[in-house]
Amino acid sequence: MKKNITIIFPKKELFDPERVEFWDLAFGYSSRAAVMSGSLKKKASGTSLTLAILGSLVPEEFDVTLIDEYVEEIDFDKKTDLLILTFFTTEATRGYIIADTFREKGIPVIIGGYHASMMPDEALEHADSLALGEAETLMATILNDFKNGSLKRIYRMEESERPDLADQPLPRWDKLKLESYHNPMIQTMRGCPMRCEFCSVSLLWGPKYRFRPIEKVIEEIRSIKDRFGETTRYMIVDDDISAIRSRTKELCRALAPLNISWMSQGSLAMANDNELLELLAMSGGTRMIVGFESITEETLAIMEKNPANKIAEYSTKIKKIQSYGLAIISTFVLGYDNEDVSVFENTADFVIDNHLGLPQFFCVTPFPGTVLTKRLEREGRVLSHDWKRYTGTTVQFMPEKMTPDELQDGYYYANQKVYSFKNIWKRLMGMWDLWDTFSPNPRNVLIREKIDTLLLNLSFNYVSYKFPSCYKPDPEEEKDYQKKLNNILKMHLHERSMLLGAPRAVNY
Ligand code: B12
Ligand code: SF4
Repeated sequence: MKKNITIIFPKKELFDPERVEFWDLAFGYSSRAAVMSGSLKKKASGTSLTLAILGSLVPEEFDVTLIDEYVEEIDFDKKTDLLILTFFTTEATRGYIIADTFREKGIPVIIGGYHASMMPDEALEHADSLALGEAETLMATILNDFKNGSLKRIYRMEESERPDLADQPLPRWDKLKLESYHNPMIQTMRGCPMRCEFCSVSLLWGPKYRFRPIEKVIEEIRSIKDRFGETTRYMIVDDDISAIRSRTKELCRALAPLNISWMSQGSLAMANDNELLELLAMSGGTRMIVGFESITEETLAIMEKNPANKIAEYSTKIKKIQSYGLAIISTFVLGYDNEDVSVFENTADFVIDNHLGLPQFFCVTPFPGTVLTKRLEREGRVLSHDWKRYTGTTVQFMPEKMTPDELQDGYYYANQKVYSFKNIWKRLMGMWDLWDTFSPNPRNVLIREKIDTLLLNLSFNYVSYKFPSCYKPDPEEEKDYQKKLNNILKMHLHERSMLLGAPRAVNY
């Protein structure tokens, strides 16, 4: 009989059952928005790419079971011969509980992934074996040793052993409960040559860009397209989709005929290339996560942020990108060393004045292994290793020019200010005005995107105002703007029903 290998991605534990987080609501879909968007049966925002990739590396001689605890419960009594656990830092607390439970039953446990790679000593206390590096390089050896009963304590990938992504098998999407997710996740490249102080990406993926062949990416999307409906938005998890523009253009040309919607992450450099922006929009690109991080040069310098971030150019570049019908998911890190409490109001006002469609704030967080964390540790400023609190929404270090409570309240303030109904109105009207005037996309695509950005903003309002009250908008004004937003939503939903089925205007 075949041996069974179970691979689990644990669900982050709640540190306060009363607290609502953006991520716990599957990327902010409050029940209200979920009803409207028909997404109630979805349990998580993104399919676990990690699980699907790890599953694809298990040879046929084994049975493989993939469990994403975000969408299904673990049956601790089900028989398995080997447990593989993978998690990011936020899920580590839960990951260790699962590991200990399986080991008590005598089942060998292997741990890999971001967190274990950064905290190997800690992870080894809960594992029989530890995998440090990319699975494409390590899995074959590990499973061979398992088969021969000779698992080693540590499997480490050397820098020279980084896998060639052309050899990657298709992820095992068939082994996941795809109907439980909003967005399928796809990866087309790995690596980042930048060294932003707070970021973990290049530590794991290395400093060089490595690309998957475009035809493989397209093959993968085709293999899951039928399983997701029309409303699906693919999340391309690449850390900078605009890194090598000629390759991105080629990717967009290949994506266009698939008639899908997608989002990804990129730098402001994309605003320097009109052809790229047009191709992003016309191939179904709808949202771009852009790391602004800060609105002061001094902070960007401390962070060693990507040189594409030039504050003097922020406003024109935002306008340019959003005018192509893209909504920017703008991320800002709050509480850096030279920042005092004025950062919260200044950053929120910048977001509102520049009509950023989907802003996100994070408290500076000392994720293990980063240059930032090493510096804060040297200075004795890391306050806790309670991993379940490492969500970017709570304060885990001692800021320099404010107290931890001031940073926590400032985080709430910034969210509540930008997601008040009045400021949602101001931001969205500004962004949509650009879409209506300049976007190359047809009306039906714009209406769909307007509905989606509005629903998401309403969800973020819901989550933000569950936090302790730190910004107090005028209640009467809020009622008026809430009504105006609801009317706009109804109007767009009506228009969408009239336009439903209209095709995309252009295929590249
Ligand atoms: C998609 C994504 C998300 C999705 C997660 C969806 C999901 N369930 O997978 C969403 C949007 C929900 C999300 C949210 C957050 N994220 Co995020 N996210 C990413 C992103 C862009 C891609 C992750 C991914 O799928 N990678 C591809 C998979 C295949 O990689 P992998 O898991 O590392 O697995 C590989 C190796 O690690 C190894 N491996 C893994 N396990 C094992 C096991 C064995 C046995 C072996 C041999 C090998 C092995 O092999 C795999 C293939 O090569 C990464 C950045 C990046 N480029 O990776 C950030 C990243 C993971 N996120 C990060 C963070 C901080 C967050 C947030 C806290 C928000 C924030 N920015 O502050 C929240 C927290 C969510 C929560 N649970 O509360 C950090 C994590 C740092 C850390 N130490 O944990 C990252 C690295 C980004 C960064 N800039 O630093 N995120
Ligand atoms: S924040 Fe972005 S640009 Fe900076 S190191 Fe991380 S992935 Fe690279």
